[in-house]
Amino acid sequence: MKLYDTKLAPNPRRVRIFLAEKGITVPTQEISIMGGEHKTDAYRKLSPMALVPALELDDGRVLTETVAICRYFEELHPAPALMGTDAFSKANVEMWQRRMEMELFLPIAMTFRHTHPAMAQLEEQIAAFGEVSRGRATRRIDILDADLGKTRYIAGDAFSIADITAMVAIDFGRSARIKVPETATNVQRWYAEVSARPSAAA
Ligand SMILES: N[C@@H](CCC(=O)N[C@@H](CS)C(=O)NCC(=O)O)C(=O)O
Repeated sequence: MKLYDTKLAPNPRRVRIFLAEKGITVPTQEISIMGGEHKTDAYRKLSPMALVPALELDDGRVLTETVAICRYFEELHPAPALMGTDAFSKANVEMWQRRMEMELFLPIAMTFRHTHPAMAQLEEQIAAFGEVSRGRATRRIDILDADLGKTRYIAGDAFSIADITAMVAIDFGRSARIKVPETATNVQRWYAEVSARPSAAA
């Protein structure tokens, strides 16, 4: 088994944190996105959309998509559960994971990709879209502050993949000059707790 990883990119980091939480070690191969290694014919055979991460199994089968890769490891190693344990909690974690991915992670990623000069080589940049995305991300952080006034973690009492997605998004926000305001005390409290977990260093 081999995980195709990029140390500085947020999606592969989500997988690394997920694996660290479960105590799983997987051989990895670093793919340099800025060096264009993900656009080679060899890598496109694994990941036709030329995106990282990808997981290649020993029998040659390949999974792409961060959450699908995490799901695979969740099925192989159910404990500690990071995607729920029963019908409701599994659906609830999926709901929050999707919310964090679509409503927080993506607007932050779009802000970065459409406003940061270093991304001009990867993205046909539309600065106005970057700024609209910044507004969306900022508003979602405000709403997240209200969400986290009711629960310890994003999806309730248990740490889950939704926390991983949201924490990685918040960290990635620094590259796009998106910060959690001091007034968002619930997000600050949650972020301090989840980023102190050893897995956050992954
Ligand atoms: N939907 C994919 C997105 C993966 C993705 O966008 N990966 C980025 C790194 S974080 C990438 O490979 N970017 C290369 C590029 O944009 O050319 C997932 O969840 O894994």
